Amino acid sequence: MYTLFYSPGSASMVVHLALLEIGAPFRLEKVDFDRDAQRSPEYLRINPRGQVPTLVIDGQPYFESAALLLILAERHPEARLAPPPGSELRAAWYQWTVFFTNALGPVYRQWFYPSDLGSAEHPPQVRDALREKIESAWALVDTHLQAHGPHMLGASFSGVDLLATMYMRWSRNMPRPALEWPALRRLADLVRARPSWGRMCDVEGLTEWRS
Ligand SMILES: N[C@@H](CCC(=O)N[C@@H](CS)C(=O)NCC(=O)O)C(=O)O
Repeated sequence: MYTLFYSPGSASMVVHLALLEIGAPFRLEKVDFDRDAQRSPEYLRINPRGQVPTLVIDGQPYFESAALLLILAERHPEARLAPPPGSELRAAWYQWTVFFTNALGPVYRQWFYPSDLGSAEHPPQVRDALREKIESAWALVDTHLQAHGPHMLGASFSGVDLLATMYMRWSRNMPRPALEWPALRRLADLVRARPSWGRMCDVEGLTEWRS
């Protein structure tokens, strides 16, 4: 049995989507950011970073969204969130999963949380530098998809498409939203057409960027 500690539209989204794709039973626990519940002593006991997601697996809590995707894919091979171990596509799957969580995750974090760097708002040059990093990552992914899409691994959907689409959604109010790149939009449309996406939006109460 799984319990996912989540906040709507946040980094927990990819784990929520993966659980829906798998069809395994799970329970959702909303972490109320308005009340700073992520920093409560009870929550810090299961996630010392004070962030979502946390996924409790058979009583044991784990954090980091991409790691949770890897864990779920491994525990449920029948859901085909990852290609078979040892295959060429599996190598590409690791590469892109780590790329998103490494090249985009921390930059988005800095974009949305200037307080991590000790300020209420970034100075314009920092904002521009972060925006450029995010846009160059999207340009790279778009080039890859133009040549090898429509999914991150080609013809077939995999869990890394969920991760990509979560990160794309976060750009929706940025100066250059990811959907402006044609191959990114095609991937987002494919993922947003999946039943898991609609269900996740319904449950998390998300109305923007549904389809
Ligand atoms: N690297 C982490 C980042 C998690 C993260 O930054 N979560 C945000 C929501 S997207 C959060 O919990 N924010 C609340 C806070 O930091 O107070 C992951 O991918 O799981």
